[in-house]
Amino acid sequence: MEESEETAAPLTTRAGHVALIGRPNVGKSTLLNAFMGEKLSIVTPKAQTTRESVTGILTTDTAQAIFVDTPGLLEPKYALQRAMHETALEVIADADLVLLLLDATRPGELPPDGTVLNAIRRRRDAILVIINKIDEGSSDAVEALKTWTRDTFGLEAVPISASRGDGVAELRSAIEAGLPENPFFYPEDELAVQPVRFFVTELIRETIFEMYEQEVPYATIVRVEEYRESDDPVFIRATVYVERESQKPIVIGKGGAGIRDLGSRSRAKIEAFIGQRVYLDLFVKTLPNWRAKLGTLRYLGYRLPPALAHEEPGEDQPGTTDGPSSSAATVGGGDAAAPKRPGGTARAGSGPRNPKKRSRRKPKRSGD
Ligand SMILES: Nc1nc2c(ncn2[C@@H]2O[C@H](COP(=O)(O)OP(=O)(O)OP(=O)(O)O)[C@@H](O)[C@H]2O)c(=O)[nH]1
Ligand SMILES: [Mg+2]
Repeated sequence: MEESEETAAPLTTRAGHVALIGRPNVGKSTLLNAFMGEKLSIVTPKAQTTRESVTGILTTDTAQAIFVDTPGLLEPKYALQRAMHETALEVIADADLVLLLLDATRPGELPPDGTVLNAIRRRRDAILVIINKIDEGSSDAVEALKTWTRDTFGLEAVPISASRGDGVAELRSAIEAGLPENPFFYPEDELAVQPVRFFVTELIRETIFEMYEQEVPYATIVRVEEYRESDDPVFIRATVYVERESQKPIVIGKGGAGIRDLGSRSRAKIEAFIGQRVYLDLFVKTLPNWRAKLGTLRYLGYRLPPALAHEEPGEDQPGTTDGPSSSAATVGGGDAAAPKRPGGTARAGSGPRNPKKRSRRKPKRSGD
C-alpha cells in the first residue's frame, strides 16, 4: 500500500469478457469448447440447446479471456425463451468483446431485426463477426454473409470452422490481443464458474436432446436434488421434469428402457467430466407447463437474468411455490454394476458439498 496510483507499475496483463452470440445452432457452444480445448458447454444438432450462459475461463501467461456462451437469439414466445433472450441481451451489453456468429450453412438466418440487432449495434466498437461452418457452407454463402457484415457493421467477417478448428487458434490470439489491460479476474487454474451440479444437469439435458425427438427435449428440464461427493462412487440424484403427463412414458420408455439408457449414457458423461465414478439416480416427474412460468423456472434452479429476476409472477407465471404435480415414475437410472444405496433416505434439494478433493479447478462447487 506504500505506492500511490501514479507510481504503480503499468499493467502487463489483459483480461475481459468475450460474449459468444448468434442464432440458435450456429455453433456458439462448439466454439466455446474449441477455445477452451475441452467440453464445457453442451452441443447437439438441435436448435435451442443452450438455455443459460456458460462461462469458460482461458488463461495464458499474459491474458485471461472469459468466454460467455449464450442461448441462441430468437423472438421469445414463452417464459423460458424470454429468460434465454434476456440472458443473451445482458451478456451482449456487459461483454468487453462481442463475437457475433453467423452460419455459412444457413446464410438466410441472420440475427433477428429489432431489439436484438439494435443491442448488437450498440456494441459496434466491440464486435467481431464470425462466419462459422465454412467446412460445410458454400463459398457463395460465405460471400453473402461477408457482404451483410460490411453493410450492417462496416466490418470484415472472419471465416472459421469451430468443429474442425480452422481459424480458431488465430481467432483466439486476436481476441487475447484485443482484451483490455486488466489484472486477472480469476485464479489462473480456474476453468469455469458454475457449480458442478449445473454441469450435471446440462450433461443429462444434452443426452435427452440426443435420445428423444420432437417436443420432448424442449419440454424437459433437469434438477439435481442431491449431490454427495464424499461418497464413492459420487452419489447424484436428479429429476427430469416434463411438461405433460403424456411425456413421462416417452422418457421412461418400454419397461423403463429409455430412462435406464438415459441414466447410463448421462452417467458416463458425468464421470468423464468430474473424473470420478458416479452413481446416478434419475426420476421423472411432471411439472405442468413449466416453460411458461418464471416462478417455476426459479423453483427449478434456472438462473433468471436480473431483468426478470424481480418480476412478479403474472397470469402465465404462477407463484414460486409451484411444485411437481405428480411424483410417479421413479426409475433408477444408475448402472447395474454400481453399488445400490440404501433407499428412501435422500433429502430433496440438498446442496452439494464444498470442494475438497479436486484434481483440477473446473467448476466451483459453490453450492446453489
Ligand atoms: N459442419 C459444421 N458443423 C458445426 C460447426 N460448428 C458447430 N457445428 C454443429 O452445429 C450444431 C450446433 O452446434 P452448437 O454448438 O450446439 O450450436 P449453438 O449455437 O450453441 O446452438 P444453441 O445452443 O442451440 O443456440 C452441432 O451439430 C454442431 O456439431 C462447424 O464448424 N461445422
Ligand atoms: Mg449452445
